[in-house]
Amino acid sequence: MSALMSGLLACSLGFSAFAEEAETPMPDSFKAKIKNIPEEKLEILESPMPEMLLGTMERFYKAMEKKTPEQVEAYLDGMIEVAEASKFNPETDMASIPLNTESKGFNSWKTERPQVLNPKREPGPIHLSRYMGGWNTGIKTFANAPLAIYPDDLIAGDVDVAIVGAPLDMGSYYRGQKFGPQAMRNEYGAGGVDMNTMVDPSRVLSIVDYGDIAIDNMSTELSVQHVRERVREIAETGTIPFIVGGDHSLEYPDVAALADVHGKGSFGVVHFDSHYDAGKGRPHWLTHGQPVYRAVKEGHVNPENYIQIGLRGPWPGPEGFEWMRNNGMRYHTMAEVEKKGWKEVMEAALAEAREGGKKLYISFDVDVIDPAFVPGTGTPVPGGLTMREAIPIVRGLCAQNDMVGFEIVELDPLLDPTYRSALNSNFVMHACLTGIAMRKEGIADPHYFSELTTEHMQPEAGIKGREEGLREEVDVNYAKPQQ
Ligand SMILES: [Mn+2]
Repeated sequence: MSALMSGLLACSLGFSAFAEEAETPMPDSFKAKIKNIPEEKLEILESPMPEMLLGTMERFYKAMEKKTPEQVEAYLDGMIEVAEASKFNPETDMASIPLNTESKGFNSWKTERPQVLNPKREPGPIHLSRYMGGWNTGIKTFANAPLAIYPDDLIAGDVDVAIVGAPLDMGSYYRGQKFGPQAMRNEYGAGGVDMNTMVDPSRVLSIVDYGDIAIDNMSTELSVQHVRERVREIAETGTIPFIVGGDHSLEYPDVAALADVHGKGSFGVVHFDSHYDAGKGRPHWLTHGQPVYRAVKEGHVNPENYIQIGLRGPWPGPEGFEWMRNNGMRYHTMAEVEKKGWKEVMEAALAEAREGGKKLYISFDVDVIDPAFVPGTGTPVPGGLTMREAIPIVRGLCAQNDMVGFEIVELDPLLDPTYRSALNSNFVMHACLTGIAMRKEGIADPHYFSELTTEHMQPEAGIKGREEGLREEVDVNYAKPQQ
């Protein structure tokens, strides 16, 4: 059986088969039983099917020991039947399901308003609140930032970062990620000063909310083509796009759009996730489990500059790790964190991200965080990063590298009746904004700490304060009404 056939079998049945290093020899008793079975039927023995059904070839041969040659042949026929039924059938399956191209509203979901309908205004970011302060006044925006609608607004505002929602969740089995952007706008955490560094990205950077990208939530493929256009439009102005998903299918159009602007293979990717998302050979070309394979396969990013962090749980199995090794990819699993400790793993990842040019994209799947902190995600896996681990590495990566973009995906607020998943997602995004702001301020050291917040400097500071008259005077009437 061809490798292709084996692959199709494995994938269509959702099973990750892998070649055993030492092949189990076929017992003579089994050879005797199959000597009259036609050659083509025996090909199924080279497929992953026997291992799929019984775990290992050893167990398969053991199960066959008690069977007559006729029973063995019937068993092979059963396996062949399953393999055939899993394949594409031109008589019953459409290779591609046609769309109704007669529909007069075919592209209505992404049709732009004519400019003539818009009020005349100077291009630039627009504040939507009638109030000066507060994060929850007026119309909610990412990081309480002003709004920008067109590339001209980004150019006129000399905008550093445009945060854009991409409410797509058709690429996932557990839907609800389309509510991620509104949940993050509704929750605080994306704005304000970072206490570790005393850098406030909202003051250092020009940040805007670029609205949501139109999504056809009946089609991942149609939607991601449009996402690619919008992300490209942001990057072409020199603004860094921050994409808020939505499911992880978005990584593919996001990375492709940045490759369109910056050049294929011109930037590295650090991918935080509990899953490796490099699935291939499935009936759909793109789901939230496949963006890595497609981005690498189409050459948008070099696998040598791809770093995976936080992998754990059952996927991938050994064949996925072999694939990453063979393609020059780096990975840092939670198993490695168990073995070496977070600090050592984080240092290795920071050093690797600096290699091969400083341009970097971060793809942050919130399921990399332990479900204790982010229960609001469709595929949680226990044993993940704490927020105390996630924030410094994201901030450090964004401070030491020239960021071409950042995405945060897979937040599903429907699965979390509390606000912590959206809040923690905002804090992860804030960590990267802080890093970019640090870099703009000339701080590229990922280990930079503010001395003000990390050393109280007592008793010297208090003594100095007293000498210089900076100390509070005691006033027993402080809170009493004035006469
Ligand atoms: Mn993912």
